[in-house]
Amino acid sequence: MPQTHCLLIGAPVDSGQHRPGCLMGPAAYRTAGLAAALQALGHRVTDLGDVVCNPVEATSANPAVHHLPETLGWTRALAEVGEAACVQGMPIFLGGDHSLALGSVAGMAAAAKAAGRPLFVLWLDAHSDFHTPGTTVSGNLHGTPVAYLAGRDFPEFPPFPAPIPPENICLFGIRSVDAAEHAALLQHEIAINDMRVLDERGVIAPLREFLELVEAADGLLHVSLDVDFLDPSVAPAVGTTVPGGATFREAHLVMELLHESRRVTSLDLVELNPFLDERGRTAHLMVDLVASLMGKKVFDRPTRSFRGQM
Ligand code: NNH
Ligand code: MN
Ligand code: MN
Ligand code: MN
Repeated sequence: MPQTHCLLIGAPVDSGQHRPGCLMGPAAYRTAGLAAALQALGHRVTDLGDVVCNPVEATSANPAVHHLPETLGWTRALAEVGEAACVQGMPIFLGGDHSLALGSVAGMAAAAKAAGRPLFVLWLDAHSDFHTPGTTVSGNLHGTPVAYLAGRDFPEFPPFPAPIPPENICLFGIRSVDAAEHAALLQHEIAINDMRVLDERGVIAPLREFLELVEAADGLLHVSLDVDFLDPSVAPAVGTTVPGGATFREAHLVMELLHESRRVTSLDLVELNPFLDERGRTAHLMVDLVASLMGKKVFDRPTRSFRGQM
């Protein structure tokens, strides 16, 4: 199995929502043994430590938006660190709330543009995160990164380096969409695999459809994994639980299929709030999911796919 150089990037971001605790995420992933789990699979791991945020003075026309200077600071810092890390291997962003993806995906988009490759994004989340700073009602900027990477209107932010075409974006597992997001999503050709679709079709067919697009375009693939993609019964350590999420095995199966695709080039782990965890079980599950994504199998058969020879 080819070895990957995994670059762990601590992103203790807490400014994208109101409930304190996500800033402890990077420490929880380290405590839960993320580096050792990757090394046990034969991968090389470099921990780049935690990124530091220098706030950028700014205000939003929408008075609900809060902590904009911090979020702008994180966006800039994570884009820079992420873009540089791409050259060395696979960046894994240890969040931090989901506003960190404003920066992580911007960095990946800049790197993809420089490499002349198309970037695809798989968004594993209960939420569509398709607000702009102008439409958010909560003012929580963790609800905005998909709109930013799709090139929607973000006057407060640096222009997104290379907006991602809607057909290169796949939302997966969603079950909570605000009215303004719903209206905007109808204007974009983004694949929306909400829980209704996954109930009917399972996770395999819709995910393979998207992975085939990535393969056909020889694309890079960024995966953004929000803890609330999972059902709260297996992953309680998140501020925005929504019932009816992915089961333990559905989540692992998604990761196993992603591994088989050999397409994933960068990863966000977001919204873990260790303060809300039960004896580290959510942190451990997230580490186990990363292990599945990086090649850990239930049983190591000589062929890589249950579909047949690859
Ligand atoms: N849509 C809501 C908002 O913008 C909730 C977003 N919360 C998330 N997103 N956890 O993943 O406030
Ligand atoms: Mn606050
Ligand atoms: Mn999210
Ligand atoms: Mn979410």
